[in-house]
Amino acid sequence: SHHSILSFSLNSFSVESEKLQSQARVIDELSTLSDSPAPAVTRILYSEKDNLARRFIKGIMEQVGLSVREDAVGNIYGRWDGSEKGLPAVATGSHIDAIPFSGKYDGVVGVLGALEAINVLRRSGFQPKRPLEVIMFTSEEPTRFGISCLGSRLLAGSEALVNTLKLAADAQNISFFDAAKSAGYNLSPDDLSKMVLAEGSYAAFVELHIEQGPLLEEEGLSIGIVTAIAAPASIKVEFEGNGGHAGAVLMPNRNDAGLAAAELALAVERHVLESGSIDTVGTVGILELHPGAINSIPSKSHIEIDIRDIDENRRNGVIEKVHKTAINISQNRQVKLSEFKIINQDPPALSDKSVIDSMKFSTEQLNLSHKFMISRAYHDSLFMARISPMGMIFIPCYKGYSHKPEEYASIEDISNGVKVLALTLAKLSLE
Ligand code: HGY
Ligand code: MN
Ligand code: MN
Ligand code: MN
Repeated sequence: SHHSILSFSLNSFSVESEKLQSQARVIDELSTLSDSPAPAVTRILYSEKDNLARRFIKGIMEQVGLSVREDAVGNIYGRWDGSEKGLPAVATGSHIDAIPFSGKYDGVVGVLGALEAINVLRRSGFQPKRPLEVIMFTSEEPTRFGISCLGSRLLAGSEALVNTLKLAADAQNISFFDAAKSAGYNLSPDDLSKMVLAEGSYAAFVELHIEQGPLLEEEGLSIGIVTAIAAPASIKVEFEGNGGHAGAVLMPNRNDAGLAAAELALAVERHVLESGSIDTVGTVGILELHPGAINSIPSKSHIEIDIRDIDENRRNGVIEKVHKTAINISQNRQVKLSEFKIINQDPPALSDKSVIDSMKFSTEQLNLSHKFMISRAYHDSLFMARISPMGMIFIPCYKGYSHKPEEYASIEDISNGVKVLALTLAKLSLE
């Protein structure tokens, strides 16, 4: 089948310079749909900017000739029917939601790049056998409701998530269903349960993404072929104390919920470092004190912990230690541990051998340097791997920066990723 792939001219993959400029312009235009001033991007699930960005993506899907549909939570699908339209499609895609004050490439490269890959294939006269489908997942980031990969998790099936969403509310106490309704998605819990896809619904799923790490740039390589995605977990913790007047309550009479949170945050770092592996990481990205007044002893603290590792058991061992320490802190400081809730504790995902081979074939056909590597960031691919053979293509990003406004990927690197994706999709579509 390699010959049939090469039947259409590879040189049509020379994405000409004006095409590259237009790609850069589209990325810039999308980045303006943001709740933070440039160069930062903030685009939260079902917000007004998210809705504008959804419309923007649907418009491009239609421009490149895809037929567009959406599911109950707003995963958006653009489909190019193949000669054998009944066969499971080959899919690609990513997300466009962005955490507060982040960059304009995380996720976006995998959605806009997928649409450009479709363009490249159409321009080259390629005719798909299996349908090709570009998916924009509705919310990969956990920002609004604390749930990462919400859209792809529902496709992979999770009754626990459906039950969580029934009660979920954001920081303004807007329920998940009301937020969805405000974006035009009138759905019921039953609609969520019905989203689960059977294994085999897709022949393959491939995601193009910036590396969000420094290795490709440091080693001067063009393409990363991802072999596995690390196992993420997130935990919400609350402590409660008596609070009180910062001047009048003497130290022996305090049970400071803020210090309990601070001690736990440092314990997360200690327990992660105790794992003995550089692959174990832990972060406390949210630490809130109530009432948050300089002269009021914190009566409540809320912290959120992100712990990951490519070894699931090692990660779970760290979570166990953090839980025990939280209980010890509450006893030693006489504060109440009012919540220790594991939000998600996901296994890692392995890329599929045949998809890896296709990505390697494409990279070599295009004479691009590459390496095999793991993804320390999670992606929608982590969940698509549960229902379909999965693969990911990484491109370098500046100093590995991500989840901050300095995030940057050159248009040349993006176009390399687009070409590898296009050839990979073509090859998988003909299989
Ligand atoms: O946090 C992550 O790994 C992803 O980039 N949201
Ligand atoms: Mn991200
Ligand atoms: Mn991402
Ligand atoms: Mn006072």
